[in-house]
Amino acid sequence: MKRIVTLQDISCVGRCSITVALPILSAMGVECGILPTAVLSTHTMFKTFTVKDLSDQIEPISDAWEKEGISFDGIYTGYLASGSQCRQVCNFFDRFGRPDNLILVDPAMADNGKLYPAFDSSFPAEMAKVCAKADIILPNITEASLLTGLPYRTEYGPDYIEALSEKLLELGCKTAVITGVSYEPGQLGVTYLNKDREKFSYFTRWCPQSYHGTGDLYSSVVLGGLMRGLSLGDALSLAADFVVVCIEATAVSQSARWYGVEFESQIPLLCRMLEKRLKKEM
Ligand code: PXL
Repeated sequence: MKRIVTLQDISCVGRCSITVALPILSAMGVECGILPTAVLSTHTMFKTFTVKDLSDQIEPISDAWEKEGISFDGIYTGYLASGSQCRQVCNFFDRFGRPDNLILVDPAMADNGKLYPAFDSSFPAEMAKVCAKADIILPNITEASLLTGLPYRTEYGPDYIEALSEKLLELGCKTAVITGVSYEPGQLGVTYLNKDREKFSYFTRWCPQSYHGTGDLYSSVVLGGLMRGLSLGDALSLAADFVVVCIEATAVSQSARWYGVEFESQIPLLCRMLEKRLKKEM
């Protein structure tokens, strides 16, 4: 069984970061170690929340793992609490990255044209350094524009997405995925461009609802798929199809707004969707 480690926060309530990554990766048959970077009462979209930064734990935990000879097939980062934590994560990649393991970075920091409330304008440059060391990055369009300095657009065509992808590759990552891409009303999808100039895109139906933590669900399913041996294209399409199903399950409840995406009821389906794609790739 593959073992990964995810470095992100524990938001105790609200279905994001580690409380999504752990159950999803476990369900997909991947051992999921965690390095919690902070503990919050909820994610930061609630009006009141507490934060306990755990930056001072990253190094001693890493030292102990190194002494024990612990290694990982994948390293997965999501929401990071500060610029200095980004630098610690780069250091973690240098210690635990190997030619044959996969570094996947979800630069979770912004959406709908805006940085999340906890960050100031100096943060994207620090996150860009984390992206530089990644095999695969998965920004949305807002994050891609903040990482590259290209303007944020709500109306665009493939040329804009390609320009963003090219600039993302210039940061140093091997593959730049962009999520939340839409060229036509009623469609939403994902694209990638890699260093070998290979291109990919996949679209699903667009859902009118948007929930916090959707990106975390998306990235966790992608990594689970990759660790189980899917191609990147199949992992991205699996994650897109699964997120749509979860959003539709969540939309049934009116009070769901801040509690993330209801994925729990859909886990048996995720396992079936994964098995189906694995059979196709055999
Ligand atoms: O879903 C990303 C995320 C993760 N963790 C925390 C957040 C957010 C988004 O706002 O606040 C603490």
